Amino acid sequence: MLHLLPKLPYASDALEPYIDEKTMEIHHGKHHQTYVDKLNKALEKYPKLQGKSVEELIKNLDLIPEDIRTAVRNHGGGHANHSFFWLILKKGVEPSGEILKAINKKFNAFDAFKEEFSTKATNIFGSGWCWLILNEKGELEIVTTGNQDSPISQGKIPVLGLDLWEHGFYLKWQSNKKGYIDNWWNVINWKQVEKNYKMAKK
Ligand code: MN3
Repeated sequence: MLHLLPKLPYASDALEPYIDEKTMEIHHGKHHQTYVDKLNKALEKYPKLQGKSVEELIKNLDLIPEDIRTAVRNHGGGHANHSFFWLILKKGVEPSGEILKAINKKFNAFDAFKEEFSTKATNIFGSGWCWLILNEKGELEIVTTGNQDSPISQGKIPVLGLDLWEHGFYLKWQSNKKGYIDNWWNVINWKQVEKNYKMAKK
């Protein structure tokens, strides 16, 4: 079974002006496609692994043969992270319901959560991701990962995530990483985030 690039669930200009059309086209059509292709390439030698979902592959990287472990970590992680990311993007959805309640409870107020997340995202040095995850104790937590490492590989379940690789914002925002982060709050699909949270709680 080959891993496939998922279609975007919206047009590439759907997130304008916060995330521009050209960035979405290249980010999805080139960068994500490359992770998928390189993951498939790495698995060629191991037919037994080809039936596994990408989440199963990266969940326990120690079980992956050593000669392809780094490739699965990087490209499997890249495939999983981006597939997750496209789904949590949408314009015009306000945070509500159980996820809003849980965030308010954990961080005292939504704005405090937003500030902590934005600060941690801004402070990532080099390429990586900022996440809201459900940890092993079943609590919400903000964490960062380097490169394409997925929280799934660390036994955590992602609820919300932000790609801080320059390929995700440089065309529009150049070195203004803060501008990208601040604007990203306008395109979060909180319905999907709530769905992720409910799934994670199960
Ligand atoms: Mn990316």
